[in-house]
Amino acid sequence: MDIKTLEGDLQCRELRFAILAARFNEFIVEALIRGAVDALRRHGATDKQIEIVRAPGAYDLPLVARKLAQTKRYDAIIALGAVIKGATAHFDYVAGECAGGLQRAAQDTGVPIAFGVLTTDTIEQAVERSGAKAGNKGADAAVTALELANLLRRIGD
Ligand code: INI
Repeated sequence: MDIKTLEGDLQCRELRFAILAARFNEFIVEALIRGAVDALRRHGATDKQIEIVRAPGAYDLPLVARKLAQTKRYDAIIALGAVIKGATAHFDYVAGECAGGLQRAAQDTGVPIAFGVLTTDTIEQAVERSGAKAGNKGADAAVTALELANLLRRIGD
């Protein structure tokens, strides 16, 4: 096929990443952070290319993500958190506002913000997705952020 194709590769080059993590459900989120850092290192990032920023909870991530994106210091942001239904009566508000707010922040600023926020019914499901049998969604989000950062670079201004 002779069709020009634009896509982002998975090389960290000199890209800069912010890992924006909620403190709520810290045990789960720390495992997501480890997964994200490990994935970036495996794709060639040095620790100098990564900054970790902490916010109180998932609901608060969009505000901080937008502020980080506006600084233009980062090529991509990896937003990490865990909203567990069993633990909150306002699950839908926290999870919904988090997802929508992060998407709007990315679209408004042009900086990729990968969604690594677990939204699960139970703590067991969150454990499974943060390094146990269902992989590590922090690592998945980091790889997505990397691909998007490289894709946007290739597309250019
Ligand atoms: N924040 C989370 O990240 N996960 C949750 O499961 C959660 N629960 O259960 O409520 C949660 N709440 C706090 C919220 O994100 C904000 O920090 C708070 O509402 C203040 O803005």
